[in-house]
Parts: sequence; C-alpha cells; structure tokens
Amino acid sequence: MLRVTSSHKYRAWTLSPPTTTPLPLRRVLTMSIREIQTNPFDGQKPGTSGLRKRVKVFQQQNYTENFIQAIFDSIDAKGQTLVIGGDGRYFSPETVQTILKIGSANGVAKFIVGQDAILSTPAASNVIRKYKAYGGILLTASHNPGGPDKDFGIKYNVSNGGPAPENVTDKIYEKTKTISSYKIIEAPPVDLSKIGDTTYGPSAVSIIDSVADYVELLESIFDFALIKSFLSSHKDDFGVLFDGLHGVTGPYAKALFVKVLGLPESSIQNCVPLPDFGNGHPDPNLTYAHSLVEVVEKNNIVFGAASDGDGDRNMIYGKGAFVTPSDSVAIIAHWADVIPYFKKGGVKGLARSMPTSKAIDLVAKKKGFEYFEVPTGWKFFGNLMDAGRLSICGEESFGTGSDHIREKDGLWAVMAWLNILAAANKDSSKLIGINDLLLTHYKTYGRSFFSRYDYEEVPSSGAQALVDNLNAALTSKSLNNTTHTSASTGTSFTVAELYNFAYTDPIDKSVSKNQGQVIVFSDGSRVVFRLSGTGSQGATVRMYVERYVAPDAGEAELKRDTAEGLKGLIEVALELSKLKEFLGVDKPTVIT
Ligand code: G16
Repeated sequence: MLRVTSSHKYRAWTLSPPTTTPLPLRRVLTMSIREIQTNPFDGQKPGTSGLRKRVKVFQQQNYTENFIQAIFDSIDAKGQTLVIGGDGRYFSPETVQTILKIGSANGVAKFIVGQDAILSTPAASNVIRKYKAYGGILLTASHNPGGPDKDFGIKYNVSNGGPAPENVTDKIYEKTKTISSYKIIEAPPVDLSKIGDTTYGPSAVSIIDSVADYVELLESIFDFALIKSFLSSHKDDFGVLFDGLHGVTGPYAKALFVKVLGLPESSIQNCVPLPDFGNGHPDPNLTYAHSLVEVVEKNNIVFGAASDGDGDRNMIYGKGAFVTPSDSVAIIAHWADVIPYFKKGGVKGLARSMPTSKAIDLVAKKKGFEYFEVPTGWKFFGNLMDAGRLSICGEESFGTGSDHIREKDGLWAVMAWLNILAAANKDSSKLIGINDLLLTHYKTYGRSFFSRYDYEEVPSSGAQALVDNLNAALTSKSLNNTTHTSASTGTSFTVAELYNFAYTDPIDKSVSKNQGQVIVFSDGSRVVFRLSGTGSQGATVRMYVERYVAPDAGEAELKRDTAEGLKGLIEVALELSKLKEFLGVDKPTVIT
C-alpha cells in the first residue's frame, strides 16, 4: 500500500509498511522524511579522535541518531558529497544505514561508501580528498577492541581528509546537549556488499572498492620497483611479515604485499578483518601485537610490522629489533629523499606531538627544516600541511604519516621503511637491517630513550587528583630546583621547569590549553603526564619519559635496552608525581 506523507523539505511517496529487504542497486525509490523527537544524552563529547564508547552505549535508543544529527546540525552538507567508511567493527553496518537515512534526510546529495562499510582511516582520508568530498564519517574506535561488549566510535572528517578540528567537534558537542529531534528517511537498507551506484530518496549512493584508490596512491609515492627488486634478491635473508591483527588493513596488505610486491601469502597474517578483531586488541605495540612478535622471533624474520584496527597506526619490529615510533618518524625524515614523493616535492617541514621524543627535532635542525610541536591528536597537523609547511610527522602513539593525506597511515609507514631499507642496501655488500639503521642514526644524532606507561581504566577521581597535584606544584613552583635520586640507579634529576602545555595554531591562531603537564630536568630529560582522550571507560593516565644521550656516548650506551636506559628517570617520575598513591595501582597496564 502506498501513502502520501508530508515532509519538511518535500512531498514524496513512501512504502508502507517499510520492508527490511536490502535495497538493490539502481532501484529508485522516493522516500519521506520524518522528524523523530529525542532527548539529549550526557557525555557525547568527541575525544582525541571522535566519540568512542562501549557498543552498548551506542545501541541505546536514539544515542547514535542524536550524535549523527548533531554532526549534520554542525556542518552544511546540503547538496554535498559525504564519504562513509570504517574499520568494519561490530555495529558498523547498521550505523552506515543510520547515517544514510539521517544524512539523506538532511540533504546530502551523494554518499561514497566503502564496500561492506570498510574503508581504513587513511583510505577514507584519501577518498575524501580524491573525490573532493565535503567530508566523511568514519566508524571506528581505532585500536580499541571491538565486539558487542567492547568499543565503537564515530568520527567526523573535514574536506581536507583530516579529523575535524576542535572548533567543529566543540560545535557538535554543543548540539548534542540541546538536541530535541532528528530527521530520518524511512527506507530499506542499502546493500553494502555490491560495488555500484544507486539512488536513495533524494540522494545518490556509490559503493566503491575499498582498496583500489589507496593502492594507487601508495604506488605514486614509493619506489615499488626498487623495493621489489631488493626483496626478490634477498628472498633467503630478508623475511617479511605483516600482521593485520584482524583489523581493516587485511585486504590492503594483501594487495600491497602479495599482489604488488609479489611476496608469498605467508608474508601476511591475521589479515581477514573481523568485527571483534578475533577477540584481540588491535593495537600494534609490544603488548598487544604479541602475535607478530612471537612469529618474528621464532622464524628469525628481519622485517615485521603490524597495524591497528582502522589502519592508521603501525609498529616496525624485526628479529631483536624494535623501533620506537619517535625514532621511526625521525629515521623516515632523515631518509626522505630516497622516497620519490619527497624527492620530487621536497620536505616542507617536520612535526611531532608534544609527548613524542625530540628525535625528529634533531633531524630538522641538522637538515634545516622548519619543525613543530603540536598537542596529541592528528588533527593538529592538518592546518600546517594545508599551509604547505609540513611534510612528515609522527606521534609516540604509533602514528606516522605525511601530507599525502590528512590522517596517519600505518601501511604508508611500513612501505616507507621498506623503501628506505631497499635504498640503504642498494650498494651494500652486507645486509643492512633495522638495528643497523637505528645505530647509524644514533651515531649521527644521538639517542632519545623513550617509553610510555599507560594506566588504563583507573578511577577518574584519582586521575584528576594526580593532575590537580601537578597543577598545584606548577602554581606554587614547589618542585622547581628540587633534586630527586633514583634508589636503584643512584642517578639524580633536578627539576628545571614544570608547565602545562598549550598550543597556538600558527595558521588559524586557535588556542588549545591543558594538553599535558611537562616536567623538564636540568639534563634535558622530560616526563609528561596526560589524560588520554580515547578511552571509553573511566580514565587512562599516560606517563611519557624521555632521556637523551649524545652521539659520542659510545656504542654500548647508544645500544642499551630502553627499560634500562630509563630506569632511574621512571623511578623519579613515579615518586615525584605520587602516581601510585593517586591512582591506587602498582603497575601500568601497558608499557610501550
Ligand atoms: C588517536 C589520535 C592520535 C593520538 C592517539 C592517542 O589515535 O589520532 O593523534 O595520539 O589517539 O590519544 P590519547 O593519548 O588521547 O589516547 P587513534 O589511532 O586512536 O585514532
């Protein structure tokens, strides 16, 4: 039976009752717009990278709808093209349909959607840029676990392909506080499994291959011929293993490693994306990427790498060789001219997030590049890139990338390392591996020992008390000039300065305050305390420690184990901050 309904924007025919059969491609339906009454939910404030909560929170009636309507109320997407993608985690397919319904009701002209709701975060950034979309909505909680009892996330990206800046996310949050209704189209779900175009009420929907555009992009950046020839001439002494941790990168890795580079299928593992990531924690670090570490060690693999749930993070790990993300980006910056993209376009500038070690600053100084220190959050790099002042940047949180897109890019970093190793080995009679590159780098620039301690899901009150105590010491200057000695190493550290990091964006002059408490010691060592903005439960406290040793410190010192190199400083940092006392915990949940 057909009935006529009136809508705010136009009159249309609708099917009644609505069918749940997927809408076949090319079938044209006209649909009505309904306005549904709703009430605001507390706490829909996007964090470091979008709104991340437990799936069950998103599943509450109207919770997801409210947030999506708040996005549309904060942007002007009428008549525009919007990209939808994500890491394929649990609750993604249904949320894509919700976005289509609400987006269409809000006047979006066209949706570009990754097949099966899949588009890695870097791939989505590329699609937004390549097809000149107005923006995109990414369904991901990144490295957080997935599944019915785990996490989901929604993130809005703007037309440069990068995460929305704070003025946009603040606006979205304000809208969520007062929302009273959302607009929606009554329509059967779109079949997300078939590539092709269809119309959907007043909008068009284009389901695209999730992988092809991204592979084409990387082929335009790296010297794949060189990498391929290096790998084929080192079949016996340069094993490669990529671990997708059952995140979104599986199909991308298969295309790159197996199809483009011609490596065997055994060079990739855990490369089938699963909605719950195989019940794992898709975070490429030494704790959670143990599947990679174990196989690399057991099979003597020279080059291993892993990426996270949505494909923007990376870890480089070969047999007996771990590269900290801070060193990784510094090394990529140092070797940039062997990568065709930078050889052709030059390096415009370098940057890191504040807690990331200063290793990349040293490269910038030596090579005469401009460099920046921004708050934690990839969104802070975007303006600098758009202004043509930043080419390569990274974060200690396993994020590395460049201005080829506006997100960090896990597979880009892995290919950068392969390109660099291929170039380094070009005229070498002996195989140069990861540790050789690290040592050469330390001998040139010195080494920044770096580690991060995470205290996950601790009570918010304890975390706040820790921060308040540091702020009190900042105001009273009570810690300044005090000397602290590590009981186990006997090393002393004198506090030179304590400050709360604030950032003024050099391009739009926007100010971001309260970005972490920094304690600087007289020898240049640093300790930073920050509350994470990506957790979904309680609070997560991060403690970052950094100690620099000069290039002439001697090989033994430059090659020292990280934990040993930082032992004294960590002890002093814990004592100074009274962290254990405030958080009521003895040990960190994760050490990276
Ligand atoms: C996000 C941001 C990164 C940030 C990381 C950790 O990464 O994009 O810029 O460094 O979170 O943030 P926090 O310390 O606040 O938890 P991802 O990979 O989770 O999107």
